[in-house]
Amino acid sequence: MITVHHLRIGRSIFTVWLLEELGADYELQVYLRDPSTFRAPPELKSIHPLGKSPVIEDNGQIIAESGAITSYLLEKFDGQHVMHPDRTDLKTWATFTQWLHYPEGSVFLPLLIKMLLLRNSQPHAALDAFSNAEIKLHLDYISQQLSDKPFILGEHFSGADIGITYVVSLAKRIGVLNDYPILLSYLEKNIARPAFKRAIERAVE
Ligand SMILES: N[C@@H](CCC(=O)N[C@@H](CS)C(=O)NCC(=O)O)C(=O)O
Repeated sequence: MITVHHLRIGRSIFTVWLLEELGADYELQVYLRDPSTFRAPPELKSIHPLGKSPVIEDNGQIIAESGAITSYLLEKFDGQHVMHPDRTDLKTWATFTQWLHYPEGSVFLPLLIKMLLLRNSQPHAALDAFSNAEIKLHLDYISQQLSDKPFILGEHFSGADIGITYVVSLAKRIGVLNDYPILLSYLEKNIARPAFKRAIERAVE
């Protein structure tokens, strides 16, 4: 059975969502952030040296990093390739892998910078200019990709939509999604999925 080390509030809810989509058995170990620093509690460091979430445990193996966890869970539970392409179709698999790693690899950092600037009363012109330009670049790109298809790989929901939904939801949370109707409806559609609702109920997000 998979154990998910779930930090509230944060991106591990997206791992829980994936497990619900896959219909996998799992248990949750819930951690709360320090209310003053908003950081993870020290107990998470006894699970993985980085002390971050998500981390999953399966048969004694510890796996960190959302993208790697998504790959692992798809390999383990999506043998029919409903939510991820088969590697034998290398071209489609490469596109999938790009979308799988893009949210954490490129989109998250400018969103984080913007979020920290919004929390801080001191302005920082250079960081503000950098994060605004990068956020626009990425949101334009994702929006353009979704302009002619309902999901990031095409007609069907896939494992790559999990991470993309995460960064789009973060963009909404920090108030930079208003000019992106395509992304707003993509987000609405995905969080209305029964598996997402079950994840929220179970993780009490
Ligand atoms: N790149 C990692 C990032 C993990 C991460 O930073 N998680 C945040 C929660 S959303 C965290 O644990 N923050 C608490 C802390 O750093 O103290 C991933 O994709 O899983």
